[in-house]
Amino acid sequence: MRTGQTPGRARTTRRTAALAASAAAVLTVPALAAVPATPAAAAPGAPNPDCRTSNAIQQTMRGGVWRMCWHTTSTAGLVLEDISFQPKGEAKPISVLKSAKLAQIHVAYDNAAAEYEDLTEMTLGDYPEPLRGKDCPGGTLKKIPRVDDEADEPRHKMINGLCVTTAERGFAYHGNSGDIGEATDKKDAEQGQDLVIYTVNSAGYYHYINQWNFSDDGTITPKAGATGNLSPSDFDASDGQGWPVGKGGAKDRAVSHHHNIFWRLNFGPDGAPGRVEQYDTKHTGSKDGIPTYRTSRTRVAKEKGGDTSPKAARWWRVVSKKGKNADGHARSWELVHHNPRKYAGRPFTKYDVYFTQYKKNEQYASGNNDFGRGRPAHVGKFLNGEQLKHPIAWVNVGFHHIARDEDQTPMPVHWQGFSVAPRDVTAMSPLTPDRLRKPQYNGEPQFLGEESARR
Ligand SMILES: [Cu+2]
Repeated sequence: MRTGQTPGRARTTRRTAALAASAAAVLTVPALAAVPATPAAAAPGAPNPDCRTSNAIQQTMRGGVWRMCWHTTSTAGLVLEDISFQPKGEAKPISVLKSAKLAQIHVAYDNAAAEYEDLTEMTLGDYPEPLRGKDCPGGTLKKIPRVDDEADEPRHKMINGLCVTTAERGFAYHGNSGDIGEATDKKDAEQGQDLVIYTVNSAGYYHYINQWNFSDDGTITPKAGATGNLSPSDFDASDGQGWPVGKGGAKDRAVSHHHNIFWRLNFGPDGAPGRVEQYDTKHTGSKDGIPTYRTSRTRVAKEKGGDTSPKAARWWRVVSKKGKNADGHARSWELVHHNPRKYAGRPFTKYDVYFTQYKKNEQYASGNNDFGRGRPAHVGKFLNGEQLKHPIAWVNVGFHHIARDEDQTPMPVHWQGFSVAPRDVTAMSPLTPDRLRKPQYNGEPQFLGEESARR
């Protein structure tokens, strides 16, 4: 996000660069970036990502092994592909996502003075910030391309811009096995861990942390952290209110604005397109004075947008057409998402989640038509009733930023994101201790008594 021009970074330059690279931008910038081109798509069901060593990430955790390939583009920046998780005890990796990336950062000022599309217009992906060792604690820094605007001709130079590390995430669980009938009850408590992958990309005064957490229980959490500095030229309260962030209250009022962030997820559960299901939980009445609720399932067979809130307690999952867990349940991946500050100002922000039929030329939630004639402009236009043979999920999370004194300076990070959680990928949690991986603890607990429990 920026208002006016940032010194040394003319908007026109960035725009031109974006369009020049447009043919390649959708997928990769191999010639300039000196990073390997995206390999051909792996055969359906192929367990291991077919990427070169330098572009592969593999991390063994207590609950399993995460594998994926990565590259960067001028627009979305970091793109993750062929993401698989091999839960502990599984013989082979389980494919989750064919690709995953940011799909837009749309920033609109309340006074209508500025509206930005940071991916497609500002080529956010061209401007990763160099990271130092301490910016990537305990991890490994990888080289990615950055456009050098100071050069006579815009060109890429390689910087340490991608961090791959691990981090504690607090309790994975805490329980007592006596509750499920273990003869000698035992406290089970463990701390969880994440594989954490991120870049920091600048869009003028703002820096965005583009981060992906892969947890040891199989959960994926994409999130974007906005930091940097408030726009120096937007302290005029021209939205009619603003927020006083200087001394007193008469002036220095920062104009409020929205950050609407989209992600694009190309699911490939067990290596093939999945099917989409929607779940709604509704208050149905009461029994003995206590409210009753009922959850229903709807198959989403055609392109559809939907909302998580406030009326419906609604969520979606992408179900594998091929794979089942050891309990015979179809594997699936659930969107854990809500959009509490939804922006109503543009058609592409209408829904919290969109499921659209895969099309190669539908890559950005807005500004999609910047990359070729005839391309639909935004995700709202992608919705035209087609059968969902290969669903793409678009996740929209809004944030209305009303500045505060503490936003100066630099501004503390504000996060927006969601999760993709495993649902029935394995018969029990991949973090379940080995001694509890027994039939009597799977399903309704069987209280067998001490003798039989020892068998
Ligand atoms: Cu902001």
